Amino acid sequence: MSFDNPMEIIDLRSDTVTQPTPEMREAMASAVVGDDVYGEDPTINELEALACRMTGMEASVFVASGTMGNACAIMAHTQRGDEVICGQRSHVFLNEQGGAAVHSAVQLNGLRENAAGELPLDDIAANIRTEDEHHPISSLICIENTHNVCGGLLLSVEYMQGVGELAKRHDLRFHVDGARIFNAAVALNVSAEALVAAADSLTFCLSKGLSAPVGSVLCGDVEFIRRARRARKLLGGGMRQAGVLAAAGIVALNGMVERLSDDHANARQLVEGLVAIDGIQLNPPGGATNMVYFDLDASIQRNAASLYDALALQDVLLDPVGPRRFRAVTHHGIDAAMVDRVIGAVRETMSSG
Ligand code: TLP
Repeated sequence: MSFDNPMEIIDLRSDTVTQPTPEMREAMASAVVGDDVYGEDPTINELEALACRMTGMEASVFVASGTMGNACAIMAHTQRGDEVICGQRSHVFLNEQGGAAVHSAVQLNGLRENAAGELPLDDIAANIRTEDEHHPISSLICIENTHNVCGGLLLSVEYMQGVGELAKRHDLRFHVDGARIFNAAVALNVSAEALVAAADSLTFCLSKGLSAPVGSVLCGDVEFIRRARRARKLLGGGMRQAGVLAAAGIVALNGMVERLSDDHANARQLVEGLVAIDGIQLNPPGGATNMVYFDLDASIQRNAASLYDALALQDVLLDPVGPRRFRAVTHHGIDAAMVDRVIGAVRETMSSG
């Protein structure tokens, strides 16, 4: 057994399964720590300063997870009863247990994403409430980049700029769920800073493709982060000597960003292999970043559960996201040879009925 791949399995369920690197483990073991609720953990302070430099934001706060980052952002940006515009397939809308309603008492207005994973600017504009005593107050737009459920799709600098301008015109705030913002930046060959320049806040995850074991960073201006820190404390997220975790995050930001392009190349290789297998429909066509989504077409007897089981017996794990739909996510624990093994296993299993 190795630390890198304890089970020796090819696990494409998510990039959240990544193991910390040896360098991260060393940094964690030797991290200088303090009580972060007092602002006295030097390693967390260093991580937060680094996050600001890499995103161009004024201030930041280390949080336990992407979900907590989004929750703190929504709490800090909104008032009880406000309305938040987001995507119907966004993490905030689908995968946070309605946390925005629970923690912030706001209502989500989930708009349909287009094929590019964007909320068309006209739709956003049409959904901003006008002054009317009957209506909630629109106060926040949340955009996910990369967009996970839409296929790991990239939203361009121009689009992000457009959302920012629209938000400003209507006096709304603009939050980016950038759990995988560095995947987007690397794939677009732009800085994360350029991608979020028009946003008021950003959450990004250290624990996905960047391979740190725990944590996300929420970034914004000084006053916003002051409110977000209060929200974090309310949620029970004041983590004390969490510099042991932030230490891995620093290694992640310094050393794991550029290599995300390897994950994207492996995803493209997976797409090329899968596209040639009868009965598999890539949807969307795939390969934008580190995610591949595919459906089993109607001619195929197998469903996702039976294909999942058959592949698991061969130590290949995919993420069944619907009765006939899968997600496969490439990450630091996956190399090109593993991708070839996955393609071979899927091809054989599909052809054996
Ligand atoms: N996504 C997870 C699952 O929750 C679906 C995954 O395996 O992809 N924003 C986005 C866009 C995400 O994809 C995720 C996690 C989060 C936020 C939440 O991050 P965590 O898991 O750290 O709370």
